[in-house]
Amino acid sequence: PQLLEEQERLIATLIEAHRKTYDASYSDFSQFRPPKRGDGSPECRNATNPFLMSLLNSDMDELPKASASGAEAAAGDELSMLPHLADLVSYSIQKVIGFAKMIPGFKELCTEDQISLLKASAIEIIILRSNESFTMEDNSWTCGSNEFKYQIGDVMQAGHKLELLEPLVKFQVNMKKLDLHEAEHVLLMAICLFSPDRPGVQDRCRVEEVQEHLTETLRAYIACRHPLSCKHMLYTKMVEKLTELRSLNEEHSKQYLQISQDAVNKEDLPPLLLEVFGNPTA
Ligand code: DZT
Repeated sequence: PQLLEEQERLIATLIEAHRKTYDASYSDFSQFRPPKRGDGSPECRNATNPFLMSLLNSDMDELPKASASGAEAAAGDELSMLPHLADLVSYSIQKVIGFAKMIPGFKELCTEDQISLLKASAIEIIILRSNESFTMEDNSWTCGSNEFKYQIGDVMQAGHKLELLEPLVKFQVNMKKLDLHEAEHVLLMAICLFSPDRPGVQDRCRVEEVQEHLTETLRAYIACRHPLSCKHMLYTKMVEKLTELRSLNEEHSKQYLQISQDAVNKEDLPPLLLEVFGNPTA
């Protein structure tokens, strides 16, 4: 197969949409609530025994008031990265929405279906787009300075667990190894968004039509643009990534529910995040 003029235009539109919504200088990150990383202090390492810690480290022989140090400090410490991560993800959702609106066919869907697609795929598209900042050098998402270099431990300090983080990092490494062209990267995000089997989608046929058009364009692109030596099975491997994203999505949902219930400071979670991933107190 060869690329039709119309498919060329679609790819150009998607690349432009992505460039307009992904700032590779990460200059907005300083506007998020700042990252708070455990400093490795004894209080921090012993965050599970705050009362014992404070009694052993002082001349007091009484338990401190609960609010002064104790449980709250420990719980606060465990979720110390949550405000920064929540702001990063809320910001990224806004960018994903901007990207979606520029994909031919999205605006033509009814608002309900637009919402269903975005709610279901937001975390998957964030996982995909974050591959751009991921580096195999040290398995981190490097978004500029050290302050915005994120490792597994940082996401754990936001309340997430290895059941998500281990497969998430593996996914990032395997994505990196596919060494996708920008055209393939943006097509994969668009294909992920236009999944007709998401909960609540009414007009499945319209969504499926757009998705098939996108996958046909991806197949044609790989067939005629990707070097012969590396295109072997590339389309199949990309489709497999969509399956892995579903299972990461499912594990994220579980852990998010736990975090949103544990969060003492409800302000930690911005309103957009609560709308997209759910608000357990609503
Ligand atoms: C503070 C550590 C940040 C690490 C970010 C890595 C990353 O459940 C919640 C809503 C509270 C949080 C969901 C996030 C779970 C873990 C996760 C992290 C899932 C998917 C991606 C990531 C993404 C890194 C970036 C992006 C969000 C991109 O949009 C921009 C840039 O590439 C950084």
